[in-house]
Amino acid sequence: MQQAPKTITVMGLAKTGVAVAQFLASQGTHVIATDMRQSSQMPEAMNALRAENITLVCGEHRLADFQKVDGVVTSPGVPREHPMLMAAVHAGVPVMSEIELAAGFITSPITAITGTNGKTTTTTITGEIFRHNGFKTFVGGNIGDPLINLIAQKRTVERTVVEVSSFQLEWIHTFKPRVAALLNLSEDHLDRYHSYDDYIDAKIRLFENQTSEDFAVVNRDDNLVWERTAHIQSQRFPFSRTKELNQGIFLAGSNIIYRQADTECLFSLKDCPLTGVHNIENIMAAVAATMLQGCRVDATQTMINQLEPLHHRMEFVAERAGVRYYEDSKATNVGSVVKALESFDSIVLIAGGKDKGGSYQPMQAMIAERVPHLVLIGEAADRMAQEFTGATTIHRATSLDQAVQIAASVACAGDVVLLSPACSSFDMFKDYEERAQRYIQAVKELAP
Ligand code: UMA
Ligand code: ADP
Repeated sequence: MQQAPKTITVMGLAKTGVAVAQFLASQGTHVIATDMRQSSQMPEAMNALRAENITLVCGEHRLADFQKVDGVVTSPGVPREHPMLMAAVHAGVPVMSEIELAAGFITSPITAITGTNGKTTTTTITGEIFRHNGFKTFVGGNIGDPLINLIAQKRTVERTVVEVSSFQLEWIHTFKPRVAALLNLSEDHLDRYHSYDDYIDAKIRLFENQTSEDFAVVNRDDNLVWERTAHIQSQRFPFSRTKELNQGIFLAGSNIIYRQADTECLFSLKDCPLTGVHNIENIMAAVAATMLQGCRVDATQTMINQLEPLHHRMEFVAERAGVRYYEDSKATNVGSVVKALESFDSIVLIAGGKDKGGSYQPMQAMIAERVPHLVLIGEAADRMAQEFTGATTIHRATSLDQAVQIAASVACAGDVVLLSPACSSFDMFKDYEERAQRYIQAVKELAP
């Protein structure tokens, strides 16, 4: 007797949902693909999902599609407590994230990288090091290429590197990386989580299926990371900018030293093109993850010397009247701004945007010490002005162009003007890239 095909509901039809629905349909599964948006709002998805075994439900989610199916695959952008997902759980229908689905098919060792900041940079560096060591490597996940594409495109690889967000970890059950890295923890996404603790709990799930054969690359200098990983099953492999370690990877002058069992290797950062203290941490995490999985010192060192900065992350834009302008539009939370401020001595900071609900206090000390002028934009400006009153001279601007002009008028030769907003961009721009382009343009228009 022939078995009836399974029916799976795919919730959310943006990048993740489209890739999942296409993959499942190609496997002979009956897919119910559903999104709250109207079909007219997502013509590309509609085109991509035209198939006999895909039923499209747009502009609504129907309860039965969550209660009377064999499973639900949800998208990262759908809140965890969505009533439809809760209904599925109560009906005993398994709900999973896309990385959970994909990982079930992946045979190469998975390196999974999370943290509040540095995920994309570290994921990219890790992928580059593997490739430079001759390993066929897939790099995907939250970085922009859904993990399921590795399977859907039938790619044969020897290493898989996946950037993982807290959202993607909400619905894992068996996801088990060979090496899992937690770079740092600071407040973020409080518009989605009940509390900071709730957000951290989601992040820590990265380690929950690891065993003693697996590794956890963790930031020894981040007390919260260290405390919250104290009881995980896998072997902790710490990285540190401040402490010598018997087992782990640490900074020693301009070198990093890797120690594992009886092996000790040294890598130089002298010729590394990346700047900023945070990038030392990212490189250490990437080198640890790759050295633990068969990479060689010589090829890894060559790659360190060839790393290229990613766009919109502390990027140098131009020098005008002895003032250097940097663009860090991807700094959408407090933790990333603190690291940016640690990287320069005297800074005119442009910050603000859409408020994500966290506290700005972790920036306070660095602002008082290194930021003589703070120029505020966007919806968060009022709250930031309140929090930083007394710490520095505060200016208000109604546009990013005006903010750049104010910054130019108060900056002295030798200063850095830095756009590092601590907020998302959606109150004034389409996304952080558009915000970056506006800033770059405004800087280029300043008199030389
Ligand atoms: N939707 C519903 N019902 C709802 C809520 C949403 O149908 O109740 C629909 C929306 O209309 C939308 C879809 O669900 O069509 C949600 O899609 P999505 O937001 O998950 O978008 P994707 O394009 O699939 O992108 C996701 C990640 N997005 C988020 O986490 C918000 C991308 O990370 C990721 O690159 C991609 O999967 C591939 O893995 C982006 C991101 O901002 C870059 N991530 C956050 C971050 O880095 O801070 C975590
Ligand atoms: P993510 O993918 O976690 O958002 P990115 O690599 O895209 O991280 O960098 C986002 C922002 O965080 C940028 O402003 C960047 O300069 C900063 N950043 C990068 N690495 C770190 C780190 N290890 N710690 C703190 N901030 C960082």
